[in-house]
Amino acid sequence: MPIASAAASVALEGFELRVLHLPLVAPFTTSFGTETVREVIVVRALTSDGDGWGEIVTMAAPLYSSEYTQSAWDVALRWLAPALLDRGRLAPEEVASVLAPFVGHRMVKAGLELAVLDAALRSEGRALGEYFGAVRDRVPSGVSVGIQRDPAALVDAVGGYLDEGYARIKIKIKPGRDIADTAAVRDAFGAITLQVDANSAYTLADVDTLAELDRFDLLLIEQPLQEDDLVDHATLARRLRTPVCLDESIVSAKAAADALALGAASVINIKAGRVGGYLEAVAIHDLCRDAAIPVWCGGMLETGIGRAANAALAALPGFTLPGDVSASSRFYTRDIVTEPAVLEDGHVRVPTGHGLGIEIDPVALEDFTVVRETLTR
Ligand code: OSB
Ligand code: MG
Repeated sequence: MPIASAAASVALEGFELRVLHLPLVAPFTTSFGTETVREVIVVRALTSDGDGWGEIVTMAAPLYSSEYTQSAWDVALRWLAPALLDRGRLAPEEVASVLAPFVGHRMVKAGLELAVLDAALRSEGRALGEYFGAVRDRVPSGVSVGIQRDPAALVDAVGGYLDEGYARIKIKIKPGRDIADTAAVRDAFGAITLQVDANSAYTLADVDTLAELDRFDLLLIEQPLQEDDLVDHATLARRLRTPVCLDESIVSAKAAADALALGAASVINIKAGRVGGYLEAVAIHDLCRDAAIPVWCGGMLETGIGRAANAALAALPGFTLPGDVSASSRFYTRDIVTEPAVLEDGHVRVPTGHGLGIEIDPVALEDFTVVRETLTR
């Protein structure tokens, strides 16, 4: 289901970029590191028809992907924002083609595109979900649980999220913290919907360990091998009963089509930042739906900006598995929007206001800002 009707064009006047530091409610540990503060870039598109907001989901260090805060900041200000500003008037659907000559830097492209899209839809009085073709007014909410001190602490953490009503649990694993952790959660909570995420921490040499996970009836295993190991993922998938889901490897609709053709994945995690924008994300949704491949919406510890956009994306019909679209309180005690996403009966509501359907809390935005720069035409 491609976008039914294009958004209005906007007359771009500038971009305001900010680096924010948002404290996390608790440290978040994955196979690639521990985060205690979410460093993120917020984009404000300044147009003659009003402002729009976007979020560049890079992290402080290039550990999840090659992008990181300072690379994003540099390429946005030096190359990508100027290329868009040169165009003057443009429609959100043109952002990707204007930025296509610049190789990579997909999270930056996604954040800039979202800000333009928000401005355009706000000016038209249209909601992002409606623009995408949302078929739900709320989406089931899964939670991503970091590696804890030991399996007992993991069981405690998971128990808390289940009490809150989360519809699906994902636990992070890494070599040495896989079988016992998964066993502890399965033993403690029985038939909950459970999946694991390795964030590229294994190689094909670990196939026997990974095959041990088969006995836990997991919904899927996410990104066991490296980003560019598509053939190895296909080999691994043939050796496992647990479905293989790709995250890091899926950097575009083309990469998704290639992964499916190779048999490297039977489920796909769609993250707009990783694939260069929400419109590319919709394209991946569309091709997976045609191929009867289930998809779910991934997360990057988004602020209220990206969290609203993710809820709208996850409301498309092909998102048949719960996503990492949690309540804001999963990561933050204070968000930068006036009405942070909350959990209601295991779901998060799809905003219906114009554009992203959120309002920025200017005091919170200011309080979390550590650097700011504005580029004008
Ligand atoms: O691999 O899905 C991932 C967070 C940062 C980087 C990568 C990942 C994650 C998460 C958290 O798992 C997802 C979220 O709830 O936002
Ligand atoms: Mg992942």
